[in-house]
Amino acid sequence: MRLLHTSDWHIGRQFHNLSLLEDQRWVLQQMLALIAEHRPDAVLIAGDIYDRSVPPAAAVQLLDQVLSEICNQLAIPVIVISGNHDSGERLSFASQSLRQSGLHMVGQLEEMLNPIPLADQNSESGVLVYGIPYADPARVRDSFGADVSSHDQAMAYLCQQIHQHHQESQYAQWPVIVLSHCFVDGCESSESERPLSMGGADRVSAQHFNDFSYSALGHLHGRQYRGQPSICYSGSILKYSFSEQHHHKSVNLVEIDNQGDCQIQQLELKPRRDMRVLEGELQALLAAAENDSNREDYLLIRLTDKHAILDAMGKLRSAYPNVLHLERPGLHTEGEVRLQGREQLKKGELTMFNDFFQQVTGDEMDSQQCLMVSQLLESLHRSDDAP
Ligand SMILES: [Mn+2]
Repeated sequence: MRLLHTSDWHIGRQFHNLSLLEDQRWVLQQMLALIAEHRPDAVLIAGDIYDRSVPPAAAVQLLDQVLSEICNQLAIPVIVISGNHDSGERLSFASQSLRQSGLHMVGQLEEMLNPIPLADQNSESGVLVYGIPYADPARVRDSFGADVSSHDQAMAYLCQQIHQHHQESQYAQWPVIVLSHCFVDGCESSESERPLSMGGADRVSAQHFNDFSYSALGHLHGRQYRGQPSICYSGSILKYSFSEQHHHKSVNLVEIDNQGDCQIQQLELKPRRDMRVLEGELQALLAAAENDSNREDYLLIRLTDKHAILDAMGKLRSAYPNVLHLERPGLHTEGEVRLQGREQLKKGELTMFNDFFQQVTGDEMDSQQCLMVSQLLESLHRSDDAP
């Protein structure tokens, strides 16, 4: 049995006011090619399909294209759970009818105990797949009347329900696979995940998943596993924050034998544009752009120059068209020095203005001009002091 595990597509996400839809289309096309090449028995998507509970029309359209390609053209079943960014109710629209065509949308907790059997060719063996849609403890209490108050207790309860259901089913001999969207304790987060609850109360123990043959996890955007390699996050399909600049994005290809033992292989995804952080002085960065074949990457630039620069963003964008964010740590240190005293402050402002003047005119201010500006600053500071 061969499964392809992915999660956290976040279709329709904006990043620094820029739509990532074309980047998502690009990487999902690659995934379709990988699915066609490796022909898994099913594709598992562990939540955060969309970025918002009410996704934009173009996002719905892209997901529709991708799913119909997998289910209809490639005739491979797809099992999806909702994540904390999705609306489970909306995702499970028409899910009963869609099951016929191999699309299993598990958005409601009540559907968790309606597992999907994936049989081998002879139908005598296979795996049983349970989707656990994202649910907070209150939801688990409401749906099952369970006495749980934390995410960890809720997950313990749900996993125990699954074990019991499996043992009583006609598939009791088959290995069990689960999909879950949760924060497994001890795993590494990144800046693009929205916390499930405040103050670390969202963590669940990896132990709950110990007895499943494979746990296809979603929510954390870096690929990783905890406890054992089969308790595994595939990671998001793209970098969704600069904190992920060193991540490698991939999908998991999982081979499971009849005993439930897994072999996991990571299949790399290559982005249309990478997300990187560049640090240095303006002139050096502009010069480096000439030999940079990936100048169109999405960039955060940290300028280390200590003086004021006129339209730094405009200058950088002429070399790197997709600079999304600019930081000026060089100016920041100067700012701290300036805080030491009024006189220092005035001097700092004068220096800043001098830099600005130089940028615009190409000349230093003469003594007359310097005097005028200092007098102006002086009077501005006096009026600040006025009650
Ligand atoms: Mn996510």
